[in-house]
Amino acid sequence: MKQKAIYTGSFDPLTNGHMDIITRASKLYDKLVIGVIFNPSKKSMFTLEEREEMIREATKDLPNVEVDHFSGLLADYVNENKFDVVVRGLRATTDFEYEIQMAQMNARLYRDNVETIFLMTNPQYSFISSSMIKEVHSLNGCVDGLIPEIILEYMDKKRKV
Ligand code: COD
Repeated sequence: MKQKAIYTGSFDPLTNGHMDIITRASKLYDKLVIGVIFNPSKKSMFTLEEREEMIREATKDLPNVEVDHFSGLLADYVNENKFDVVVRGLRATTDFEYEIQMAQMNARLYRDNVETIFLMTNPQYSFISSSMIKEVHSLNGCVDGLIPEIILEYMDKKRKV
């Protein structure tokens, strides 16, 4: 059976933790869509267009990966696009509490039988979060190896503006 999966997030910006989940999930499903959330009331470093463009560039060597965006309820987006699987990444027990709540609420809202699948973080990337990357980078700290090189270029450009 062909399976279509979705991996959603703010990706502000995409990190190597996200990239690791994307690469691994792309091997498990026929098609993987990266769903970038558009939430106009939330202040982000990168616009929706920038986040989508960065992810497209970072994932260009993964042929079954596509980038899209959504707003509103994740469950509505999943129902409308008939995804079979929602992929999430787990870093720590704190992630688990939030994720299980979200997965169980969403399960009530999915129209079809949609599974939420959790991939454990690679220990190498377990401490990485987008907000920590932004803080360290804004204070001129080194984030080499923690985000894809292309994302670092975008972040450096943004800092100069
Ligand atoms: N290693 C592994 N996984 C990681 C890492 C890492 N270093 N960093 C992040 N991840 C995982 C996260 O655990 C998450 O699964 C995913 O990557 C995305 O992370 P973020 O931080 O970019 O995005 P989030 O978690 O802020 O995104 C939350 C959503 C936008 C998905 C969520 O808020 C949502 O679905 N909103 C829509 C509104 C809705 O439906 N609300 C009702 C929910 S019940």
